[in-house]
This record gives sequence, C-alpha cells and structure tokens, in this order.
Amino acid sequence: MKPDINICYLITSDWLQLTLASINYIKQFYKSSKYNLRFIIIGADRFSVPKDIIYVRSKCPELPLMYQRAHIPDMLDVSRVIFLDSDTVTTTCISKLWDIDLDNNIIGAIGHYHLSTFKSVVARYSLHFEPFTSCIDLPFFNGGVMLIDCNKWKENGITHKCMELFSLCKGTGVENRNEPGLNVALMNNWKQLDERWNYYPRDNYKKTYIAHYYGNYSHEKHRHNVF
Ligand SMILES: [Mn+2]
Repeated sequence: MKPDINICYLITSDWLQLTLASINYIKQFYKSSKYNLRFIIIGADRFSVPKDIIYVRSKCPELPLMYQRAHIPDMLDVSRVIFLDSDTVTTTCISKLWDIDLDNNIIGAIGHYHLSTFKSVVARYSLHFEPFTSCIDLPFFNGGVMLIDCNKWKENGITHKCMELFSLCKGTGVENRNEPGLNVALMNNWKQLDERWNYYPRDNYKKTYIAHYYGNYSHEKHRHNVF
C-alpha cells in the first residue's frame, strides 16, 4: 500500500468553499505515483465534507480559530502533515513539498512577505516586551503553509508553549492571531523553505508553487481571476 501525504486545513464552515477549491488545485497538479493524497479538514464547527475528505472535529472549538491551529499535531494521529490556509493555490506536485528533509527542525515554513523579521512584527503590533523583543533580528515566518513533524512538535511541547505565548498577546494588535506566538515557540527550530512554497502573488506568477493570498481577496476581487 502506498504511504499517504497528509494535508490538513482548520476552518469554520464559512471557509469550506475556498478550502475545497484549494484542495482541487492540489489534486489537479498532483503527478507522483508514490503516495496517496489524504485530505483532512478540521472543523471548528460542524459541517459535512465530500466523501473523499476526512472531517475531524476540533478538540478546542471554543478557542479563537488561529489558536486552534497550535493543537493540530494533537488532533491528528499522523507523524507528518502539511498544513495549508484555505486561500492557497497549489500549482505543482505537492509531493515535492512532502519529500523535503526538515533536517531535524520541527516545521518547514516560509518567511513572511510583509514582516521579514521580529523587528517589523514588534514595531507594527507594539509587542515591545519579552519574549518578542529578545529575537528582534530573527526571521519571521508566515503560518499559511507549514510542513510539520508532529512527533517533534509533541516532544518539544510546542502546543503548550504557543498557548502561553498567545495569552501574552491579549490586548495587543495580534490578539487572536497565532503567528507571533508560533514564531517564538518555534524559534531556531524551523527550516526556511523556498519562497515559492508560500508565494504572495505579485509581478511574476510563473515562479509560484503555492500562491498564498494572505487573506487579500473578496467575492468582488476573486483570487482565481488571476489565472
Ligand atoms: Mn491565508
């Protein structure tokens, strides 16, 4: 039997259509014969999904949606998973991402297009306190595309670290957002992947493996129009 490539999303039902579109792109560009694609949608509320997709109910639906993402390795019984935002468009074979060696890091991710280091995050969101100021020159990753070693995540207690860091962000500009906490929890433990795996659409679309819209789309300005 072929091994699986695990690909997960964590959404409310509002995001289902966008998520299914994202999944369809992955299927359309999938070329490898080595693996089966296994799609998992973790639901923060209850809804039904097409039968070739696995629905898992979130174990912490009471938390803000972004915070729930810190619990993904505990909610899935897998050793490795690709996490994707719903606003991603994959235009290459996803097995190339799956096959990347993480070199003992906990996750693979891509530098944030708008916020390249902690310095810009601290300034933009007024996080002028520890531990955010202790890593001011380190690169900052975007959480929309992550290749996760779930075993290492658990061994290092990343979920618990994230939850503590999230609570420090209460009352700041990043309350209910996960990226600053995620970045501190995984500091020096993430591998910087090729930017094409999480590419904010601009000038030259041809370089893209996964285009990520950073939430920058609407019904009026639909993201699929660019192709
Ligand atoms: Mn996004």
